[in-house]
Amino acid sequence: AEASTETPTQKHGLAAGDAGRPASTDWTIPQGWERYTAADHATWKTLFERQSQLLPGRACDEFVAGMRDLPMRADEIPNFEQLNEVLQQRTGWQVVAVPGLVPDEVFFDHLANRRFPSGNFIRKPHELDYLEEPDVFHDVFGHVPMLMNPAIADFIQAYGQGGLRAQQLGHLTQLARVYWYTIEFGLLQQGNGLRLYGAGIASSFTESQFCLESPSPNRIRFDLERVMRTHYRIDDFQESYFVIRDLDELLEFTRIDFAPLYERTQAAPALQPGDVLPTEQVFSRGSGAYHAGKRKG
Ligand code: HBI
Ligand code: FE
Repeated sequence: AEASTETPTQKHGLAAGDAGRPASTDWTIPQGWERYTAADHATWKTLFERQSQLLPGRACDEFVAGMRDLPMRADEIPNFEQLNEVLQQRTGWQVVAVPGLVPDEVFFDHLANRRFPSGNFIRKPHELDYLEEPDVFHDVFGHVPMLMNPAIADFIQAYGQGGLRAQQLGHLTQLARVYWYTIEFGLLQQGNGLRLYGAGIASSFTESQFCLESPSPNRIRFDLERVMRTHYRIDDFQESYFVIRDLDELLEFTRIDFAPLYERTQAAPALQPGDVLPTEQVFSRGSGAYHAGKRKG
């Protein structure tokens, strides 16, 4: 979420120091795979099975290929060591366990070094569709298949490097929007249709359908500076999704200097989540019905 610095609470009873503080300065803890209960594995299975049914035809080919090549299955929460054997070989990334949200600079430092912080805990059965902190299902099912792709691998590393710089320049809000509308909620063009690649939608039962099939949201051609000006929703479905041409488009953003973009997008008017500009390419203009209904109560 935008500028999250809240202190994670201890979910899994592992290796924390006093008062829930992490035992290590990089906030990593052991995954503690052997401590998952049968109920934890059953929650994973429920989530994995219903999501696996939804993703063919909705997730992009790269997501499906990443999933296919990883040691991930319905029966049990994946073991990070086993994931890392494959992931490290493929793109040089590894998954490290953390207790939940970590401070921005800790998160960025991990990404800049090709380590993806994953919550080690799994949500409780009453939280299947919504939770406040990323758990092992969101982080591993949603993010890790895409980390098998070389373009995403480089883009997320560059986001980590850029995040540290954006923080120093006081422009993290604008950079975080890029991550949000790509890595978390991004769509891409595939064949003659749209597919999802964002982890926030790939790991969500309801939003993986909403983002592609609902007449409510806008689906708009991705434009970097446009997105850097656009507020996002952290507690509900997005009002707009942004569509890239293909994953290689993200590589262009690893090569450019963001400093002038920060200045320009700071000076330009901010955009609300549902705004559509007269000049932009729109794949579908949303009815807005979903969020309008909510506002009426
Ligand atoms: N920590 N574990 C974890 N996962 C995240 O996605 C995360 C985080 N800390 C900060 C953060 N995301 C964002 O606020 C940054 O991308 C700005
Ligand atoms: Fe995420």
